[in-house]
Amino acid sequence: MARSYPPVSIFGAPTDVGAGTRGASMGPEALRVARLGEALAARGIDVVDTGDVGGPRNPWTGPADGYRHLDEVVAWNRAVFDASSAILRAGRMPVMLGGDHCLAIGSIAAVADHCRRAGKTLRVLWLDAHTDFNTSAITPSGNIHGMPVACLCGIGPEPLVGMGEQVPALVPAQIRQVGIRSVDQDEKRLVKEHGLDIYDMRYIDEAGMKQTMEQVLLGLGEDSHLHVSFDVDILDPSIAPGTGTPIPGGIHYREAQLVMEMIADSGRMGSLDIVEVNPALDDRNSTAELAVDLVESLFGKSTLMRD
Ligand code: HAR
Ligand code: MN
Ligand code: MN
Ligand code: MN
Repeated sequence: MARSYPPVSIFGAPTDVGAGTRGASMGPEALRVARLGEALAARGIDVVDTGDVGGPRNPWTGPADGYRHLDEVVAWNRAVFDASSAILRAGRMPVMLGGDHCLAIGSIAAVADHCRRAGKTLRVLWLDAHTDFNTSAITPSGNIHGMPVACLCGIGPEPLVGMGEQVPALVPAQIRQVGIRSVDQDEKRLVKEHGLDIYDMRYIDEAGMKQTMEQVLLGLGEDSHLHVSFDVDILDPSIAPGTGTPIPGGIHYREAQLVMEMIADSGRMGSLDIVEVNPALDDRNSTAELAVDLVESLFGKSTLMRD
């Protein structure tokens, strides 16, 4: 039986204020040019594109007290939080087009509040080369896209930690990270201290993607809301060059398809971020096109009818 999906509202957050390389601000348009909305509509999904949220320009200044552009990051995340909250209240599924990954603070804080209101159990799948668990004290860069998971877990500056009503928005036990292969020296200690559930590339090499995803999706039930935060740098740079912090040794096309297909089969996805697409670094929009192809699988596209 084909799965039916709730209605979807896409919105863009065109900024790179949290990143160390400019260009992710063009991500939303690149995904639209790659026909994301049309691809979902062609699957029979009720989809609307509500346009972009706004925020301050990127001042491109150095770190202050361990953060680059903190005020701007807060402003953009408030806009994302408000847009995501409105979409969830309307009974629709928010699909946030970044933008860099700092924006997941706003999107996931909104989802956490929604889940509390709705009596749902939230689980977050963090698909990424990076754990994004830095703090101002240990960050090598000051770039806040390296900090969203820590902020969501209550470790970070007050305006980012306290984005929603539920503070912290998450506890580490709710998070599964997949594809990890770049963790800074002090960040390694912190993720261990906080017990993050990390499926790094070595785990994936040894166990295979099928067993990895079975673990990641274990225990989801009727009342589960799955938030998927898809940082395209989880993909190997040879197939996804259009991203600001490419790390060799990432997952390849078939593994990525299996990740998405198994999430689709769980039937629990309730919200999605697509972040870190950087058209300035891309090869003729191929990374945005690949992201759209994978998102089609996330929404149930498969070669054969499977049941
Ligand atoms: N860990 C590095 C830092 O904190 C790089 C973080 C890069 N993050 C992203 N999102 N691209 O995952 O500066
Ligand atoms: Mn990330
Ligand atoms: Mn990343
Ligand atoms: Mn396709």
